[in-house]
Amino acid sequence: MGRMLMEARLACSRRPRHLAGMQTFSFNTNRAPVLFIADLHLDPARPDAMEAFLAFADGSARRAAALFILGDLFEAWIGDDARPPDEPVGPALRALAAGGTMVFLMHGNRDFLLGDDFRDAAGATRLEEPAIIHVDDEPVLLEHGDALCIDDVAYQAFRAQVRDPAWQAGFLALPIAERLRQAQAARTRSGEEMAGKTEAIMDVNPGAVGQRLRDWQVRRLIHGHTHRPAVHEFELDGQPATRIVLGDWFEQGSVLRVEHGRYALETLAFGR
Ligand code: LP5
Ligand code: MN
Repeated sequence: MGRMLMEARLACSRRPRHLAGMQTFSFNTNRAPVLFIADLHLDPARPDAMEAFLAFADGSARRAAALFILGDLFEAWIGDDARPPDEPVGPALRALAAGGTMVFLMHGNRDFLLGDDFRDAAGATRLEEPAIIHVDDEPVLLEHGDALCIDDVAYQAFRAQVRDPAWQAGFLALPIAERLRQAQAARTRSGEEMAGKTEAIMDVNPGAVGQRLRDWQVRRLIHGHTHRPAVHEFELDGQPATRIVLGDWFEQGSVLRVEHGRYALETLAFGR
């Protein structure tokens, strides 16, 4: 833990100008693996996913230097004050962090209202989007993935509204029952609209991906959101580039493990 923080500071002091003011963390995967997950959509209505996550957090994740949660840990989050007192995810992450695995939390389109209270309870570090980390000395860009779906114009308008701090303050000031009602209405409406959207519209836009990599001067991107787990190798401006898409936790778990410099997308069977 102390070693990693020191490495993070070293990385800061050598930080290129385009990363000025940005938090960076560095990992050497020959020492310990680094794990990435997203789109767990945890919800009491899906106990198999919850069970698999709790087993993972208390099992293989404990050997990792860090666990990066790249959004949509929860199916829907309407404010830290609406968290049920018996919510098990925060304590599970806290136990993992206490054992020496750094836990990083990024917002997704379902849980962008996760706040400091939950993060502190989980012993987690906030990860702004997009984030750059260094894995085996390579800069790697992390984001949830929804911002890259620029062809989904209706979604991007919704996103702009709900990511506005003034809108969020107004929403969080509503009674919990009203927030629940609105979140449910948004999910229903979203489901109806998605039924009329093509697969292509709901995927990332390749031009947006290329531009993102150029803007941040990286050649590797890890994201979730589209629920289409894959490793895409392509060429960008004459150089090899990689986009790794994390899978959801609907039928099974999905974990990207980086160990000894190798990236492996693994599945995690439910009910074991
Ligand atoms: O996550 P996923 O894959 O299911 O869907 C997304 C897009 N949908 C969303 C909407 C969320 O599911 C809503 C739930 C948020 C929970 C927390 C909320 C607290 C605030 C609630 C605010 C009102 O993100 C979907 C994309 C798809 O991914 C693929 O990228 O297409 O986007 C949409 O479908 C958006 C619609 O096109 C337009 C917006 C509909 C919502 C309108 C709000 C109605 C509110 C009524 C309040 C009285
Ligand atoms: Mn998502």
